[in-house]
Amino acid sequence: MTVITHSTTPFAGQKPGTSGLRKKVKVFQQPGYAENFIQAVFDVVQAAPGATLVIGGDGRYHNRAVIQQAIRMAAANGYGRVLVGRGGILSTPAASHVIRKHRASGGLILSASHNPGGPDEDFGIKYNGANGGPAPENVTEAIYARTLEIGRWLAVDTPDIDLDVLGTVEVAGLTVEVIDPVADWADLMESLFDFPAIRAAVAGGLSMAFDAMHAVTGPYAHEVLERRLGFPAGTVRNGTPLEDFGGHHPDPNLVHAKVLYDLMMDPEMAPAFGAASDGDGDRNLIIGKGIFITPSDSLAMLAANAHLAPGYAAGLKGIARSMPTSAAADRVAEALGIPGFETPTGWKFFGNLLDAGKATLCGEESAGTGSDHVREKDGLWAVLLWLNILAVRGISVADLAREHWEKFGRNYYARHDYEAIESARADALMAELTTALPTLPGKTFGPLTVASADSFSYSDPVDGSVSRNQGIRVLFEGGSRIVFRLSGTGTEGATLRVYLERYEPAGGHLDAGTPAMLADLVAAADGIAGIVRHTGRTAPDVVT
Ligand code: VG1
Ligand code: CO
Repeated sequence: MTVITHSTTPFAGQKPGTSGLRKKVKVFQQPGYAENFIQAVFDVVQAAPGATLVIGGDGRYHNRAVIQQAIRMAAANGYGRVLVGRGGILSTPAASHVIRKHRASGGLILSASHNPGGPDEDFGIKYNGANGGPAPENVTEAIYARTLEIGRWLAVDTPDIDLDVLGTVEVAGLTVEVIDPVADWADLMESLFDFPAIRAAVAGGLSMAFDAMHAVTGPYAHEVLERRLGFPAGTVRNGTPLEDFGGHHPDPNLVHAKVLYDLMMDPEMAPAFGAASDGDGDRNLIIGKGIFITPSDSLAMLAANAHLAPGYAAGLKGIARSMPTSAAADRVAEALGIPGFETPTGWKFFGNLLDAGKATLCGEESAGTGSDHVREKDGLWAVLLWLNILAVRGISVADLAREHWEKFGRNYYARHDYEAIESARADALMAELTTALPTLPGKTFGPLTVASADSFSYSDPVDGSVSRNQGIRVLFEGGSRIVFRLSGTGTEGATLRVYLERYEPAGGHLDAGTPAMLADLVAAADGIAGIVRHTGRTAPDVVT
């Protein structure tokens, strides 16, 4: 085997604390760019000689080119075995499972998640460790530092392999197995959920629409929903992964999955259940006939009913939610007598809780829900847990939601995103807000009085590590809340996220419209942070 040492100049790679390296495809196409990052990963993680590496992505433009190069680099860096999904496909949760099941030392997941794809759009790479989860902060910081000093990358000089044929090939002494990207994950789902009950409900008329958004979940949804559960062909829409996702944002929210939303709001045409997932398959959108379920509510409702699925029949050890996610899940944890955890945004913070057996279900307001079955959020897993619950209980989504709110109260919730703001303006807004924090308690904004305000800091209950500046929390008397934070996943300028939450106790207004219920909070958000003044924007770009 001849290893070729390519010399390279350092570049600022992944910002520490973000989920992988996300940039425009054009940036990734610069000579040595992806290679720099991959080599920095290999240099930092120092896998044992002969170790197994998992490689796969969401099928977006540039996926195959980077996979071929990553295989040549894995061979040169001493890996013994690579498992790669056929066609270069592996959803993020499936990659997490393959890493765990096949005892790999880690994996490279190629995706920019819900960001658009194509020659002029986004690409991304992230590294997951042996537990199947996103690399923790100390590792991503070390990788970042390495990208700033790296001077060479290693590869063998071998031709591309055929990614479309299952089987094993040798690449300069490295064993490369092209695996079925769906089978392992689909078997795992069948072990967790009551497939016979769902099949019976489908035979009895339970209908659904699943929008794969031309992204990675198409093959997974076809296999599980249509082949294994018996939903009719056509249940999965946009089920063929495309390099540009058909020109759309594969982001399962009410803006980008509007076609599905409109279908679900049509009293004549709507099936009983609607769902969608994102580019890399880790997010989920849940819509019942005539009713959208916020991701925060979905986490709470799933937690309250999870024992109905065989994989969770023994009960939950704990429920974890990211800080901006609504407190709905906390009320369920309290009722179940189990711990509730509040972590910073990003799935990596759930990893320690899951590994330590402290939490079973986790969720984020950004449409991520998952459990200890893998170490990533899992879009179709959430869809299947919903189906399991609906099938066993024989209840509609609307009735289940109603029942939940009547018991626990309702957390009205919305997130307002201001996208592609000039970074300097966004930083100025956050800096001014941070300085003003001590002056806020006692101030009033319309009918709202600030009870407390702080910058969220998390100390990990497992390893004691502390993560500071994870978002600004402003709590009002009566339990309403506004959270301000800057996105860590954008590729253009800065995105300001404003999270609005109002709690209405059981017996209160459970059927009101969300915009009306949150209007005072929207006004208060501008009063507190000066959004219009700093950004020049009078309305958010996306409301979810
Ligand atoms: C966003 C979401 C966050 C999620 C992250 C990765 O981050 O808000 O909840 O964990 O995306 O999701 P940010 O920093 O832009 O707010 V995914 O599906 O892009 O891996
Ligand atoms: Co995603």
